[in-house]
Amino acid sequence: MEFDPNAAAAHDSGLFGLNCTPEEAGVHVIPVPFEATTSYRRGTASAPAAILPASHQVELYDTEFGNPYEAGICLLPVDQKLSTWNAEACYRAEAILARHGSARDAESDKNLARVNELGHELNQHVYQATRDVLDRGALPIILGGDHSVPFGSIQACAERVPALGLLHFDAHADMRKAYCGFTWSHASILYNVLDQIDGVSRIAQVGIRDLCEEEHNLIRTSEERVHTLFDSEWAAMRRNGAELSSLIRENLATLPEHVYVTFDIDGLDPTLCPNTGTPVPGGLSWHDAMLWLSELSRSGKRVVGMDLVEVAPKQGSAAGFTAGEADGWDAIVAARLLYRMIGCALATR
Ligand SMILES: [Mn+2]
Repeated sequence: MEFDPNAAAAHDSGLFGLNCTPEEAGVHVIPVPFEATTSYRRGTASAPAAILPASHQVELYDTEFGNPYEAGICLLPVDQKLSTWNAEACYRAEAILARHGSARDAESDKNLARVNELGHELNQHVYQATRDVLDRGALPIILGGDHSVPFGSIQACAERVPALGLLHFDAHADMRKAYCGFTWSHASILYNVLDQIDGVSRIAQVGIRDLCEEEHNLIRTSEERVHTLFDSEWAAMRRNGAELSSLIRENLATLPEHVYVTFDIDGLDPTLCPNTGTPVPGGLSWHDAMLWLSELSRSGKRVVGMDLVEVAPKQGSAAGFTAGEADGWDAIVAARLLYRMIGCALATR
């Protein structure tokens, strides 16, 4: 079908130009614009606001997955308390990050305790929001924000199935314990999942190319709970002309039947996400990522939840952003990736 973005803009302002209520939608996208612990450069809190207009340019017919929009896709409104929490947590976290390496005092201890408390509140909020979507029988998708935000969603999904597998796309292992003292750091999400969510039985990591020795040791000693396909291994396989589809199938086979996909956009080649907070050279090409989603859709697994995090529109371009601007590249890629992820998940359900 021909999709007329002008007509859509005139009549619908919803995600992908759809006019779909939560009651009608089989897919609920939950925006979580929170980025308190982002350590290098900020911007991910603007992602939902930038991805919405960019999504109006996405062709609704998908050559791989057909017409995912027919299931009904809605973007839930941003809960206003998240903006309040984010503003306070960012302010207090910056005071700590600015003193990185210097001795702590009572003031920074107080700030740290409050940032950790707000992170806990956020987890509870995301947990409950995900439960509400699962109770409707719909697919929950968290749209960050930084990579700290989906913890509560993974927890809620893990409670609903006998064993949950995590398919984790990222440049980073995200297994640092309390990075800079922040319990709920964006660099610690996988550490926290391993430590606190027993229902997550296996994790398959893809795109990983930046990690510290402590994280590497954690992977090695995880007794197969974590299976990491390093980006260097992927690149070598591709160079050697290996059958990439079977490599993907081998990796997916390590996961149980029920799968949650956590997708940090920086797992992709940084030319696809130039403004993300902590870009790293290398990474998956667009077609690599599409091949992973395609194989996942045919793997016999069931996708129970997803997130897309660390998308950052170019600084200063979020307000008044319109899709099609040269500045909008990060959001355009994210909107298309989001639609493909939705198509993939629906194909497994
Ligand atoms: Mn990352």
